[in-house]
Amino acid sequence: MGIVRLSGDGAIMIVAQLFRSSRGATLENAAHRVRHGHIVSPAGEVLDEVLCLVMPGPHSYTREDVVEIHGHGGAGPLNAILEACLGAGARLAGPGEFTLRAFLSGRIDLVQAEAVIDQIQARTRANLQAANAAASGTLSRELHAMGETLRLLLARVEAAVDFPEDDLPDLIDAQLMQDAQATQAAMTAMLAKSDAGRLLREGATLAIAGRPNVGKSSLFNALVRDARAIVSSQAGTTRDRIEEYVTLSGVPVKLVDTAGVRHTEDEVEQIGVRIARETLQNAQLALLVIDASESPAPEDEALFNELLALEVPVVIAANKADLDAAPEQPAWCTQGDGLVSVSALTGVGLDALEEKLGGLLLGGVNVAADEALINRLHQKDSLRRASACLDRFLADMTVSPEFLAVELQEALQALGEITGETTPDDILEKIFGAFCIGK
Ligand SMILES: Nc1nc2c(ncn2[C@@H]2O[C@H](COP(=O)(O)OP(=O)(O)OP(=O)(O)O)[C@@H](O)[C@H]2O)c(=O)[nH]1
Ligand SMILES: [Mg+2]
Repeated sequence: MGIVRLSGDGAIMIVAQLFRSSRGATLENAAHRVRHGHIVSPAGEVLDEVLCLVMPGPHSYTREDVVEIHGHGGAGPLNAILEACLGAGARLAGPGEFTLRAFLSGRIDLVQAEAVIDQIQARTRANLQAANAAASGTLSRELHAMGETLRLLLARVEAAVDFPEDDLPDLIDAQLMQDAQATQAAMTAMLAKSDAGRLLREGATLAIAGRPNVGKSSLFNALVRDARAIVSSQAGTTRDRIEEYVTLSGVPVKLVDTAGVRHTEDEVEQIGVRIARETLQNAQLALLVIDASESPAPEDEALFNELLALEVPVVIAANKADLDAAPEQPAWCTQGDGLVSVSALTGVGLDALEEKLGGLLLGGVNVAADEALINRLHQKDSLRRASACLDRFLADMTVSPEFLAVELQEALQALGEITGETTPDDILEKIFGAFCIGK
């Protein structure tokens, strides 16, 4: 099935020209009903058998008149319907234009519009739950409440400007003061989770590294639950970079298996080792695999130090836990971001490893499954500015009220950039430009 959707003043009239109802009914009086019929070209050619859905404004996605033509789908019939609509006076929508119109008509705010992008692009169930929550307005309501408190404070400050004989602290009652502090705490909490929010949305790259034959590919296969990479007892099996997507604590993660790092004369293996190093440089997290059944090898420590120098967080997987363990763990192992004993062969320790990796990716922040978080840099930047202004305001209310008013105005301006009330046009353009056509 495919849908051609029209929005705007002429939408119903345009489709009415092309629609021939199977029961002789018209579209004009079909509000929120489904009409069956055909789309017919002006020359009388039947283009497709369709269902038409009429949603007069303001009870529609854009608050304008919206008509949807549900056709059989496929490029041929859909293009024919589209061309007929264009011929009858419609024009093609720009990327995100439907959502832009919903935003401009005030049906949704900018946070919700951006959540629509997230809904479309969600890669994990956790992504979708968070996007659904944000799209339903959870986050918007929180930001709105913050703005309300700032506005009330501003009104008092402005009163203090007009009546300089009253001290500002006396003008702010206990309840409002409490709300101001709660807002400050809420902003701090929201900021603390913003990096986790961004990571959940954007995903991360996790590179598996280690000496040859320690079981990197075996572990990779175990984590992706598929025999994706070749495993063999021969050292130097993997040469290419092998990628698969997994979900760790809700984060979409690109897992990359790499060639075992060692000095080698083999030309192809050398290329593999170089690719492995490049992969590690660009990863957000490294999983260093060592063979726990062997005595510590100096190459393990050398690679560990390489990773530390790259400033990538490193989790160590002490693999082959099913075999007799070496008498001692190398001392440097404790300097990483955790060591988990696993067996790629039996699956022992895999859950703990996944939990460790997921927790580390989210920076130790606990995120509820359906928690709507700010998850974009521009949101974080604006919220940080708003929060800094409020901090300064609360830190010293004895300074001149004119000065305090400026802090609150700036905080409101910054909050408004997140919700869309004061967002500059170029940013809006960028945001809606990220949509696909037709959304
Ligand atoms: N007993 C045991 N053997 C394992 C385990 N994991 C891997 N192996 C064996 O170790 C050997 C090497 O495994 P690979 O997964 O190919 O190791 P690798 O690190 O990818 O090796 P290269 O690609 O050559 O760098 C194979 O014979 C595996 O069957 C494990 O947990 N326990
Ligand atoms: Mg391998």
